[in-house]
Amino acid sequence: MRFETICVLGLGYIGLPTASIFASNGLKVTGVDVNERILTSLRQGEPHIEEPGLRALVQAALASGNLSIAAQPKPADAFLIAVPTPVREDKGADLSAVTTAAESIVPHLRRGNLVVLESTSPPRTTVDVVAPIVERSGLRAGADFHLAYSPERVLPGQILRELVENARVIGGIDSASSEAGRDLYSAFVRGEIVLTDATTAEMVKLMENTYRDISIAAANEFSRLAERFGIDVWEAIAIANRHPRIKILRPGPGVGGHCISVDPWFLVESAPEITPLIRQARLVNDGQPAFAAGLIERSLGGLRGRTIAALGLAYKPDVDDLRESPAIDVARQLAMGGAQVKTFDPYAVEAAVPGCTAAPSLDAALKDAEAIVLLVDHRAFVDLDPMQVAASMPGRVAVDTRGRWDRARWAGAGFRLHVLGAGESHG
Ligand code: SAJ
Repeated sequence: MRFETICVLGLGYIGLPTASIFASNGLKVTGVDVNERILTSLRQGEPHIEEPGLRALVQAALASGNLSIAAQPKPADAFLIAVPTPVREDKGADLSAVTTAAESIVPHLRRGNLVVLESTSPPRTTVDVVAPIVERSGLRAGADFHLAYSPERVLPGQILRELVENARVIGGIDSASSEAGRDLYSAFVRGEIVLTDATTAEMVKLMENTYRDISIAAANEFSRLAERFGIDVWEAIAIANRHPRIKILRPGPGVGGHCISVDPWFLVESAPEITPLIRQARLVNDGQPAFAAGLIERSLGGLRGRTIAALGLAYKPDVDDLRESPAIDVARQLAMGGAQVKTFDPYAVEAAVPGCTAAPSLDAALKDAEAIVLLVDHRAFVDLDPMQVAASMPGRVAVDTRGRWDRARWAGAGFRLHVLGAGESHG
């Protein structure tokens, strides 16, 4: 099948790069979003998200005339749904953006079109939710139009490279739909394209992120055990990982982002009685900010009235994404415990955490600080020179929740460094 025109619904972390890459590969792309503010800034060539290379790609796609930005879809050969599927307060999947996007396609759908859902969704969403909505057009999925699920699996910070190079899973509701999906994505995908059915493709995506969540939960629980038994979890992991079949991940202050901390709930919600492990891993990781805050409290001998410089708010290094960030949770808990917390994140300088002060610079955060706490391992923070830090703050307590700071160097600069998961005799 040949595709000349596509509509991408949702211009967020996935939709915008995907729309731009299709456009730069010669397709005529209409990028659709419901947020007026996003549309306005995109029309001026300014993406609303920070991702290496994205700005230049979007601007080139707009300048070529192949990418246009719109508030409503219009007729096209293919429709891609890449809208958010957040988790509700009760941990159920909020599919309202998916259903709204699917409804908006209905008036424009024509015989022979392809509809692809990319949003991470609970098993059977393509078949049970999207198909019946799009069929309100009077056309039948499979018989009259193609329908597939194709999950995005790219890592924020490396989206543009991974979109092209990663293996791509395409799950059609029938084999003709899978093949139509392959024809579409082969416009830019250089990785292997693997065809399967829609529900398997949905499960693949959820299994990947759930597996990673469980692995990190194990690492986090090991860090608690290490502190209990007075050993250094980082040393223990490094030794264990010399085993040819072991790859333990890194403990930290918790798991954030809009994917790994959310997706496992879609499986728990779909089948709570057979997912105790998945649920428990989520709870372990959600409890890790409190564990990190406890370490900081012990390092300072209490929180009330203490002045803390908290470094980093993003959910992981070198991104500006604050969604579900454990660093924010830790800072909030420190403030609730009575500490005066000054946060600083070079990627989100103005981000405000309840009860904390957003410092405009590292120096402003360090001034008056009794303790410096590494919450996010942004490169610039990992590379800090402890001598310079010592010259900028009065206190000599340092807490590393990411296992990144060189202990000898920090000790050499006069700090008492406490590392998450390093038992007292190693702290
Ligand atoms: N983290 C740890 N220890 C580790 C690794 C990560 O505590 O050893 C924490 C990070 O600090 C962060 C969270 O986990 O808070 C998630 O970060 P991440 O880098 O593991 O993953 P994401 O959420 O940025 O992207 C994931 C990726 N999925 C997998 O690696 C299986 C990505 O490929 C997906 O496309 C993305 O989710 C998504 O959109 O679903």
